[in-house]
Amino acid sequence: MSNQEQLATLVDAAVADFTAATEPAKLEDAKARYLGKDGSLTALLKGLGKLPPEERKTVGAEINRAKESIELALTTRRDALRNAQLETQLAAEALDVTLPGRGRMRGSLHPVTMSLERIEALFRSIGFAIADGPEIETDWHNFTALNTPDNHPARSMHDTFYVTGVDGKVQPDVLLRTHTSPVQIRAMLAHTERYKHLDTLPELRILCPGRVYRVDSDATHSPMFHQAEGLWVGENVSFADLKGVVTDFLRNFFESDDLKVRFRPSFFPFTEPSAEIDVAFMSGALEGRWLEIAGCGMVHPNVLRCGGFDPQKYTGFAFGMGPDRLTMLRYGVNDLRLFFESDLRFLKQFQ
Ligand code: 2U9
Repeated sequence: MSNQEQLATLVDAAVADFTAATEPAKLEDAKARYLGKDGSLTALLKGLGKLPPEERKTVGAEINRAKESIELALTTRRDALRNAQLETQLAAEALDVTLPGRGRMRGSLHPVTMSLERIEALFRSIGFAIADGPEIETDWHNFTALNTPDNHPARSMHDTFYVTGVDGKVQPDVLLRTHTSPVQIRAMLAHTERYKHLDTLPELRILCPGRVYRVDSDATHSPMFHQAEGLWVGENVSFADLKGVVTDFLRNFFESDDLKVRFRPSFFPFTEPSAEIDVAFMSGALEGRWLEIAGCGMVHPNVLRCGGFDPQKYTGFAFGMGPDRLTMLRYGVNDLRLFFESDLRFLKQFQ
């Protein structure tokens, strides 16, 4: 067999080997058999030195042509394998760009927060400012300034959470506020101090929403609950103003123009006279039933004085309601504890 025939056979064998290689690693093995250090073509190139000088040039050129053919076959096969691999991968990872996105999980406001925001917006719309204050209070701001006698049961350890000092001893003067009323006391003191240079103080209209704490826990009581208390102090503020403001608020809050509202005489240490506020819905599951919903009254002269107002010159009304209970009524929730258990199955219903 001539040199040329021998080379042609070698090229054919290499092409056949490359074609037979169905994966990149096998192709590289096949390459080594021809072009590697100990490959058959490499052996031919190495053998050139033993040829007589006059043959070296032609034989060398023939071997180089064969080498080029093998290299071309190799790169062609490499590309083919790479393309095939890419196609398999693309088919496996098929992506339908027309599918709708999964979307992000969206949070939502807690139902009680929605009520608080509603209450705040309604009172802001009639000129009340929103006020807040500390949840850890002094006995004076929480009880004394609100005309609560020293021996009042609310001051007992059974009803009020007292704060324990670093020495482990209960601090009888520091407690978790049992209502938001100390915020009103602080606001009155700040107001009367700020305008003390004036003959007549501007009116004070505030709403104080927030968390309050009492030693109490069952289906209708939680040790932490919410209150929203309002206060309006001025020169001629009357019980008639109180009835108008509260009735209007409740009808707006429940979106019910025919909501019935009644004021029933009651007692609170911080108001005189005092009243309990009941509402009756004219439709729905609770139709016609009177439900206790809030308390109110004219601010007691002792309380006005503690806030820096002269009770001979100024009068004021105050009211207090429980946003948790208002939320239960608005959405028909029957267990208060559901609001504070963080169960998403419950909370998602308000999204
Ligand atoms: C000041 C003076 C008077 C606020 C008032 C009530 C009556 C009342 C309850 C309703 C349900 C508490 O949330 S509840 O449990 N509140 O009945 N609150 S008068 O009187 C004040 C407040 C502050 C300076």
